[in-house]
Amino acid sequence: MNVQFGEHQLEMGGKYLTELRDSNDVIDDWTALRGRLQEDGYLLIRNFHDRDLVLNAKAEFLQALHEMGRLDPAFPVEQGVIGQSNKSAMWGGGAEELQDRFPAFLQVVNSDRVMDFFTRLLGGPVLTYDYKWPRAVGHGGSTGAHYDIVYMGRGTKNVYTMWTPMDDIPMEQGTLAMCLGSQHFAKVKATYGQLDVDRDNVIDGWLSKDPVDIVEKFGGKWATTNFSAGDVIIFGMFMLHASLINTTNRYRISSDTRYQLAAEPVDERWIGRRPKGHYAWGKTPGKSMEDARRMWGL
Ligand SMILES: O=C(O)CCC(=O)C(=O)O
Repeated sequence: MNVQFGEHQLEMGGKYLTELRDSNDVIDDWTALRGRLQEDGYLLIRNFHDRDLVLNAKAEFLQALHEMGRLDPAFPVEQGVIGQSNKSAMWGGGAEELQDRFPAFLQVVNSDRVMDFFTRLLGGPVLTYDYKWPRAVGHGGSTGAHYDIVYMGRGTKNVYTMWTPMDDIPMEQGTLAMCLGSQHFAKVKATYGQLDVDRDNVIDGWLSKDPVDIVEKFGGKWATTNFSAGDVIIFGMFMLHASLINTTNRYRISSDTRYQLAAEPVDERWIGRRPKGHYAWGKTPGKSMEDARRMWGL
């Protein structure tokens, strides 16, 4: 089977792409889970959230897309068929903005299940960034390869992203992919991994839009899978990830949310009732990643 990733049709099981492995076999063994996170750089957990809650959250986003005029009116709202404008949507914001519009979504990503899981995984009380990143990705849309640290590196580096698909999302609808081994790319971590997009204003903050370029230059191998509503993937700040192209006519709805130990320093851009978010990035003409990579010798 081939999938569209960047400009490439990549073969599942070929040189560049393999399947993610899930960690459900060790779900109750915290030592083993920590080991997996360390070893694999991610935890894929099937049926982590209550599926019905996730589907309630999906319905909220579909309703929002409908009200924005983004859905094809020839189909029922529930099908999430992309309308003529084919615009992606990003509802990034803090609790104050999200609570009124997307209460079911917050119920999923702030649930006791999630907070207890991170408390046990990280070994102490945790907090979640108030700012959340739910999105609907249109036809042809995707995200380039990046470390999350470049967007949220002002507190502890031990922050974890949880990516939650809001539906059953097959690969052709644009699933998230991890670059296996990228948590050990020493030179990339020492250069690109020190970037702060608000300080350095590099366009997109993506190391590359080309997954093959990453493997050829730095090594590793990409991994993804078909996701079901309820599944999550959790990973650290120095794990390169990207999403496949959504080649379907339906919106890919998903969110990324963040968790860390409450006792560790927190990046103040993402906390509070109205988090300030990226206050400088993109406000003036940015530098290109190509120039930055040349400067870093990447
Ligand atoms: O959903 C996507 O396309 C990108 C998500 C992402 O970059 C993240 O979860 O950190």
